[in-house]
Amino acid sequence: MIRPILIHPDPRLKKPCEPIAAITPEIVTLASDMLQTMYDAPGIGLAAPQVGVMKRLIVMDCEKRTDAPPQPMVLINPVVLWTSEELSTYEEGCLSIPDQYADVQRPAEVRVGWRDLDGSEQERQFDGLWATCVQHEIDHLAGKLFIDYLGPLKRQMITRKMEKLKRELARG
Ligand code: K1U
Ligand code: ZN
Repeated sequence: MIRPILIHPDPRLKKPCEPIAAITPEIVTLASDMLQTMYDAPGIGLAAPQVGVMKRLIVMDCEKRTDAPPQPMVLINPVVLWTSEELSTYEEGCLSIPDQYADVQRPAEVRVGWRDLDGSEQERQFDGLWATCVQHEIDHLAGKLFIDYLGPLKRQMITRKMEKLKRELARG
C-alpha cells in the first residue's frame, strides 16, 4: 500500500523517533509499504516519520543503473558507528520538501549498524550516494531535515514555499 508522505512543515518531521523493540507483522507491513511508497514517489530513500510513523525504520535503494536489479534495503534501528574525515557535497532533495534542492556537505563514508527484517544484526560501510542517502534518512529519525544545514534565509524561503504549497493542496 502506498502511504501519503508528510510535507514540511509538520511537527512529526521535527520529533525524534522511538526504537523498534520487536519486529512484528505491523513492522514488516510498514517496511513493505514504505518501499512501495519510495519507488512510487519516486525516491531513493524514505524514513518512517515521513509517513507519520514515529519509529526508527528507513528504506533505501540508491542503485542508479537502470539495467541493474533493484537493491531495496530495510534498516531497523540504524546507528552511525563511524564517519570519515573526508567530506563530500551532494545536491540533496527530500520527498517531504518537494522540488527543492540544495548542496549539503556530509562525511563521504559512514559505517552503519542496524537490524534487518529477520532481526539479524547488520553492519556496512557506505560511500557515494548510498552514504549521503543513509545519513539523510538517519537525520529524519532525529527530526532533522536537509534544510537545517542551510542558512536561516534559505531555510525560511523554502519553508514559506512549502506553506504555500500546503495551502494550495488543502484547497484542492
Ligand atoms: O528522504 C527522502 O526524502 C528521500 C530523498 C532521499 C535523498 C535524496 C537525495 C540526497 C539524499 C537523500 C529522495 O529520494 S528525493 C528524490 C530523489 O533524490 C530522486 C528521485 C528520482 C530519481 C533519483 C533521485
Ligand atoms: Zn528527506
